[in-house]
Amino acid sequence: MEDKDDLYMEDIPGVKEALQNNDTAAAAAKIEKNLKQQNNIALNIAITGESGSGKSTFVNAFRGMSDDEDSLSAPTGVTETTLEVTPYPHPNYPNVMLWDLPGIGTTKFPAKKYLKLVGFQKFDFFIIISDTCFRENDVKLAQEIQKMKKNFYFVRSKIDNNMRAERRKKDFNKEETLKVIRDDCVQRLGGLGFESPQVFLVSSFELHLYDFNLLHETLDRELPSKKRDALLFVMPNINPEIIRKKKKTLKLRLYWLATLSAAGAAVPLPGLSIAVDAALLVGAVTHYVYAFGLDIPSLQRLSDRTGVSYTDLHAVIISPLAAAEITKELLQKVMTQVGRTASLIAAEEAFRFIPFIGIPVAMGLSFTTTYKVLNVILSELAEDAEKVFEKALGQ
Ligand SMILES: Nc1nc2c(ncn2[C@@H]2O[C@H](COP(=O)(O)OP(=O)(O)OP(=O)(O)O)[C@@H](O)[C@H]2O)c(=O)[nH]1
Ligand SMILES: [Mg+2]
Repeated sequence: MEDKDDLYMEDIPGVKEALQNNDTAAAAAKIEKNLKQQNNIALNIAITGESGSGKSTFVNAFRGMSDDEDSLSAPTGVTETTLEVTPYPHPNYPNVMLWDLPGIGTTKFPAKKYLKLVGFQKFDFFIIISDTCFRENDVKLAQEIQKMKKNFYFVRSKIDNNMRAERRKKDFNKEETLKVIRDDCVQRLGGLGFESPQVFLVSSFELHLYDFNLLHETLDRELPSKKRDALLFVMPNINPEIIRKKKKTLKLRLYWLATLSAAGAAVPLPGLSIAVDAALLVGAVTHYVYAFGLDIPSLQRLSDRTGVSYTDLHAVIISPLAAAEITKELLQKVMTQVGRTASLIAAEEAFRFIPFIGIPVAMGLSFTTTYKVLNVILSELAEDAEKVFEKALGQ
């Protein structure tokens, strides 16, 4: 079930008024500006912790990359490989940057100086990684970050190692084992001056297990609303829920996109009684494909990380827009095909949106058609993403 009331959440100020005054150009300009801004929101995530704690591996995992063979991945290893502050942009959304920072213990700087040197102001939050339930240095750093009024999150890494070791025991209980590790970390941090901290247990080799999802939910709650979507779109598809959240967020933008294409009326699309700005739609659909990780490089990386062959992943895909280069021509072909059948699909939501935003009657038809077509494309891609997830990680 879709949550229909969410439709009214994100109003773009001034659009309604402009439409009521029949000023479609002003309405279009406002929507376009808003959509552009949404796509360009910077998110800077600092990853820090002792040498060897798993920072670079976490950075790679977060970006869906494997640790080897990829010149774009952060170097990992058993020796101290990270000595400077290195930004790693997300491959599909370079406005989201993960910064691999040296562990404070590997530098000779006190926490305060360390934060100045790494340029703490630019970071939206810090992730402090430890494979040993945290030491004094981690705590000193956390306290200093707190003073700077920045958020930080404790991640206890390499949980798969612990699980593997414990699994050999006769009375192994997964939840119990996790609780012991968590309690141990909380107690240790408590002893070092942090009362009831939240600690996330993570394996960078198996992000879909343990607490990585909980970390995302927490960040989602605590980030300013503007930055939430930026984080959501780079989140690896670790469960079907993430895919559904991405779909829901993209769908909210779809209303504005349909309004924009109806107001802009640029390139007529053969076979469809609408005029749409092709570049705008190519941008939007590329965004869908990227967010769901259905572009060829993302699928290849998923294959590398999971060991499931590219061919097997590709075999479950239905949408002609997945694993393809999104061009004007391809989109036009798909839209025309979808457009013929989409007219049969009830678009109750679209009809509810029209009076809400006050779209003039003349624009209404163009709006509903664009809406319906993009909605079908979005739904198909979301379904493909779920199937690819199932194939890659489903048990
Ligand atoms: N089992 C397991 N091993 C991990 C995990 N994360 C990292 N490692 C291993 O731990 C070692 C160190 O990982 P790195 O990511 O290089 O650690 P780092 O914190 O970047 O280290 P420096 O750059 O030296 O500070 C590597 O051999 C990784 O493969 C994990 O989640 N599980
Ligand atoms: Mg490193």
